[in-house]
Amino acid sequence: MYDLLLRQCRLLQADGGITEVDIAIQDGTIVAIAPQIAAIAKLVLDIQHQLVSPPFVESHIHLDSALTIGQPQWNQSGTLFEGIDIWRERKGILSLKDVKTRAIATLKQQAIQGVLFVRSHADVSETSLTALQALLEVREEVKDWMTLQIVAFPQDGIYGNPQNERLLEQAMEMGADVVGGIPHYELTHEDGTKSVHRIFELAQQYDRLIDLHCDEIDDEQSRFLEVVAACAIRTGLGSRVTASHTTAFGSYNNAYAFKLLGFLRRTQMNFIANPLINITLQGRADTYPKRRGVTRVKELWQQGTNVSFGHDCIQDPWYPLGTGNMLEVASMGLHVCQMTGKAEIDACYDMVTWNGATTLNLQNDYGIEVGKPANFIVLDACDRYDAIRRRAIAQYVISQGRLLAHTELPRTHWQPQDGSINQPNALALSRDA
Ligand code: 17E
Ligand code: FE2
Repeated sequence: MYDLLLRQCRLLQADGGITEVDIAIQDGTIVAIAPQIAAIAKLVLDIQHQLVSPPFVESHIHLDSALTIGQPQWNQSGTLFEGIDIWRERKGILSLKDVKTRAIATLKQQAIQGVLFVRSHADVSETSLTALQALLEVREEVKDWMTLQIVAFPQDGIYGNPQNERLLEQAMEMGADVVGGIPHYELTHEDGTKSVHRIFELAQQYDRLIDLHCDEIDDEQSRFLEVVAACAIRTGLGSRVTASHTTAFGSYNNAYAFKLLGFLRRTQMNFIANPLINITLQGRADTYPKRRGVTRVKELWQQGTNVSFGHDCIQDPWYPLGTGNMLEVASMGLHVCQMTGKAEIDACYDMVTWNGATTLNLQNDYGIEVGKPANFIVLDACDRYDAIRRRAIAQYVISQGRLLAHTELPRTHWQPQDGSINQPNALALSRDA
C-alpha cells in the first residue's frame, strides 16, 4: 500500500511535454509513475487532468525585511537608495523573534502557493548578525516542508564600513549557504572590483555558492558584471555563480552588450531578474522615455544562459506589494521583457521552476521522477501558458511526500437576469469554462 496515490495527472515534463499518468508515493519518495497504477494508498487524490508540475522556486527574496512595510516609514522616492536607508533604520531594532516570525509567515504564504524551494538573502552588514542568525534557525525549523538557502548579503557594502568584511566572513563560519555582495554600492569603482574578488575568495575558501546583487542601477557605466564573469571563468566556478538584478545591462550600448553576452555564455553562470521590483525601482531618475530597468532576459535565454525570475520583496522598504505568487512574477517578467511568443511564455514558466532549481544547484532533488523526493504541485491549469495567463491556483501542494496545503477553487454563480428563480449551483461556472 502506497502512502499517497495521485490519479489522472497531466504531468509536466522538463522538456514541456505532458503525459497522462498516475503517481505513487512512499516514504517521501516518488516510487511509480505509470499510465494506470492499480494499487491502494492511504490517501488517493483524483487530480482530474489538472497540471502536475514541479514546485515553484523562489530564487531571490529578502525574508529578513519582508512584511516591514512602513516601518519606520514608507519609501516616498521609490528608489533603491531610499529603501536601503529606511532598512538601515529598521534593522537597528531587529530581534530574532521579529525576523523569524515574519520569515515564517512569508514562507507559509509562499508554500500555500506552491513554492517549496527558496533562496533568501540575509543582510550581514549589521553588527549583531541577528538577521542571519534568525534565518539560519528558520532554515532548520522549516526543513521538513521547505528547502531554504541563505545568502550572506552585505547590504551596505563590504568596504563601506570597517567591520563589514569580517562580518561577511563570520557569516560563512555561521553556515550561510551562499556568499553575496553589492559591488555597485561600494564607495568606489575600485572597492567594487575588490569586493567581487574577495567574494570569490570566500566562496572557494568555504566551498559555497555565489549570488551577488550586481549592477542594480540604471548607470550604463556600472560594469561589475564583466568582473564577475572574468572571475567565474578564471576560477572555473561557473554554474555555482549567480548575478542578480544586473539592471544596468538593460542600459549598456549594444556593441558592449553583445561582446559581454558572448563572455557570459562561456561562464555558464546564472542570472536572476526581479521584474516586479526593478520595473518600479529603476528608471526613477528618468523622465521620458523611461527605461524598464530590467536585465536582458530574452537575449540571455536565447543564447542558452540560465535565467530565473525572483520576487525579491514582499511588503518591505523596496516594494509595497507582493504576495509570494510566482505566477505573478512570471507574468510581470513576460510583460516587461516582452516575452509574448509561445515558446517565450513557456520559458517564463520555466524561469520560476526548473531554471530557479538550476540556479540553486538543486538538480538532483528537483523534478518529478521515480526515485526523487516527492515535491510537486497540482495547478488548476492545462499547461504552462494557461497557468501564467490565469495565475492558476495551486490546488494541492505536496512536500516531501505529504500533503502540505489544499486550496479550494473559487466558484462563480451567474445570476440570471430574466427574473427567473436561480437554481442553486445549476449555473455555477467553472473557472475555465
Ligand atoms: N537590497 C538591494 O540592494 N536591492 C534590492 N532590490 C533589495 C534589497 C530588495
Ligand atoms: Fe535583491
